[in-house]
Amino acid sequence: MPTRRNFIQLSGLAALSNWIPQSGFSGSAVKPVVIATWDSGMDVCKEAFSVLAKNGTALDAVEKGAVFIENQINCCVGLGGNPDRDGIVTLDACIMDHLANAGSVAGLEQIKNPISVARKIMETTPHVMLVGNGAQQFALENGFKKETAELSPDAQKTYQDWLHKSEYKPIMNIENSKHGPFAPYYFDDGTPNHDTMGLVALDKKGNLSGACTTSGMAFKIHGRVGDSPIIGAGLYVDNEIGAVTSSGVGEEVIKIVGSHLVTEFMRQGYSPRIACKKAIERIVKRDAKKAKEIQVGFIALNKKGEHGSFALQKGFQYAVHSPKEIKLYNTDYYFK
Ligand code: SD4
Repeated sequence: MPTRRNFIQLSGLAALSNWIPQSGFSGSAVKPVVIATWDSGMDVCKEAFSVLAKNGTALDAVEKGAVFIENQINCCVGLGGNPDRDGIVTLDACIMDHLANAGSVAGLEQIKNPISVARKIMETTPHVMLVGNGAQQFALENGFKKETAELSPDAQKTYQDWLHKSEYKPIMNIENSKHGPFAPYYFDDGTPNHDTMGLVALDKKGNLSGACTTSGMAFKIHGRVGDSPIIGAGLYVDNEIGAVTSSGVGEEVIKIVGSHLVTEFMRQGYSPRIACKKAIERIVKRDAKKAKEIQVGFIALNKKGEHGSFALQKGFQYAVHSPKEIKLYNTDYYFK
């Protein structure tokens, strides 16, 4: 029979059950493991895991996963993605390794693999981020090929539909009830209205890396940059603690420096899921009215190979690939 004193201790422990001391972790982790945003993350994780399974580095794995999806011309990431409101596809991407090296591009046009350009910047220049024409010039100087500026057939159709109203209303990733309660997020014509692939991985050596790549918010103002290429916002890796990436309305993620914030919550001892939840709550606290109308989701992986996620709205998903599981998770969410 518990005494009052140890009952308080026990219930205190229950309340702290999401709290796990993380720093200095040296136990046996689930590894290798890779997690990625959205349902398309399943294929991306498979690609990335093929590197990890052969003792490859987390950095090579996340780049391979990102390149895979950038190369899908019918996908909403990379050159096949939706254009800005002027009909131009501009790509944002970033990558970060276990030594906290980082590379990033924003507003990059006509280059197929922005993630590899970001890696090249990280590995061969003293800089972190190149944008616009400068990023393109750097890519061309480094052997990347200039692709056509034509939109993919899917993007062309979605853009033409959008032009009818030309409504600049960047509400994204909200479930469209026309497609049923369990459908992910789609435009009225059935194409997905999410445009970002974020993935983070832990390799067999226990090193973490991450990548994030996007065509950005569909029909954005030309020149707009979201969270995805911003280190600390759309992606963050701290090899002592964990790695985090995000998807959704980038402006709200930038304002709370989301992925870094989630990492810091993990440093404080919170599980990946609760760390993501606390960052989502921060978005709500900042502007609850806005938060109600948009989607943001975080995914996080800690040094032990534990993963978790939390979103503002229903419908966010993330994929996991490890020796223990190959699974698509429906993310828990704030506005129920
Ligand atoms: C952005 N976060 O550009 C990206 C968009 C996104 O699914 O995640 N789309 O703000």
